[in-house]
Amino acid sequence: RAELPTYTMQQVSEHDNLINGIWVSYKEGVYNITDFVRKHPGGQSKIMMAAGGSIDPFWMIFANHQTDEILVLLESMRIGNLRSEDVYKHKDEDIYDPYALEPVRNQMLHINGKKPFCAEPPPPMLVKNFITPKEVFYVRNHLPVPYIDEENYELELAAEEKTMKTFNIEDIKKYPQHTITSAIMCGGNRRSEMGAEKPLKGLSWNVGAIGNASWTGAKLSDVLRDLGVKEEDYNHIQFEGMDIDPSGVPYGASIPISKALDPRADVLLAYKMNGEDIPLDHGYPLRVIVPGVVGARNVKWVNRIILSKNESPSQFQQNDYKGFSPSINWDNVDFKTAPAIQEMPVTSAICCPQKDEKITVAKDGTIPVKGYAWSGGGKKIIRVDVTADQGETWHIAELVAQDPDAKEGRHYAWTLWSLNLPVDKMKKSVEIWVKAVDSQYNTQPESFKNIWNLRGFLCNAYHKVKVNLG
Ligand code: MTE
Ligand code: MO
Repeated sequence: RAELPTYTMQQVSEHDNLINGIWVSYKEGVYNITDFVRKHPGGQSKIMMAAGGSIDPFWMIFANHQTDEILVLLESMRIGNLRSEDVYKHKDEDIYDPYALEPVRNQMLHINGKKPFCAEPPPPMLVKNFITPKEVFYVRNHLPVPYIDEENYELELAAEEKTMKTFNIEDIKKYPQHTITSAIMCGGNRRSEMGAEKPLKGLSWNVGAIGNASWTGAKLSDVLRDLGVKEEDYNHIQFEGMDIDPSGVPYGASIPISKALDPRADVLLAYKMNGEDIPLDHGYPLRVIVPGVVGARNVKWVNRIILSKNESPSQFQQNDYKGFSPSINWDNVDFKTAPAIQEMPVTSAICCPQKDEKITVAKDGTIPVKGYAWSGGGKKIIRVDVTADQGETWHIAELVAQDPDAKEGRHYAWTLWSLNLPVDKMKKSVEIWVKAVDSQYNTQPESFKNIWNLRGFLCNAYHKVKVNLG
């Protein structure tokens, strides 16, 4: 290899596109992989992550590349040697950081946690579209995003310990295709408001840990019927994700078997979000959608489904995502005493204006107010009430967007609402309150004080936003 020219890392980095050509370095070698990127078995986008740089750190994680065959292939593309001081030196964090290869995320998301990645959009972005674009959809990961090997992806369906069947994506796509619009909301959405009442433990979400998307996939009930699964034989159905913790335990959750088998519950094994492959952060290549149920049960990257007498043993089912009395604290909490959260209570939020915003009062004495409302279990939002005077007068918002295709009892999408809210012009500031009412006439509690719980779940008190009038 001595006859080949020597390059600097700077020169390699100039070759990160198709015009200049695509180069990478590996150990002491420099390679021109321009023609190969198209043919990369793991997909062009994956290999392009290393374009113009060193592939060493990537191969530490995707250790499946370190075979003789691949090394010979790489050597066939060698064009030079890397200047010795530029050769990649492994840092400990490369070896141990399973987050080094997370997908690129939209800059405008507000990050609540980097590793695992948790982020939400600014509230005004939420109400711009009835269907939340993927770039705007909040992300809640509990673990590193798993590495997906598309070609070898398999979903296993088991009855307790015993495998009944394995499926690849094509097998799932053979079932009748269903598309539903469903919001997914984190059990901790609006936690920051509950935390302001009294300190608690959990990510400090504002109102953005919710998104409304269309989901396409096979009905879980069709798949289970096909296998002759009977409701009497089991109590729960467990889902496992491909994201695993350092001890090898995957993310997991479960729902009652009755829900999984009910075709009207619309539980999906979804492979599309908003008509496209589900983005990596949202569960590619397959995700369970349990409409009307807390986000935590909508398991992403699902590769194992287990019919069982028991709920998922996962800590996210057993010791998290549960609600408690305001008097229960970290010294006396016994997680076994509360059921896992499933269907969510009715909630609503004001997205425009935002807290402390300065608003010009219109000639007619009103200010424009917009937000969303949603209830769990397929219950429809029937009314949204808004006040600017602590409830002396309530104004009924217009429900500007609801799912036109939703059938009775299957309203899984959110409702967007808006109104021009009359305010007292003489005041320097007003506090806007909102509450929603669902089709069972459930409504929201007025304050967080008496629904406070130590982990900050089910934060559905009136949303109150103080704004300045100008
Ligand atoms: N599935 C897996 N495999 N791993 C996870 O960390 N997080 C859950 C759920 N499904 C999670 C998961 C939680 S708590 C929520 S709120 C939603 O996914 C978030 O979905 P999103 O990131 O697509 O918005
Ligand atoms: Mo969540």
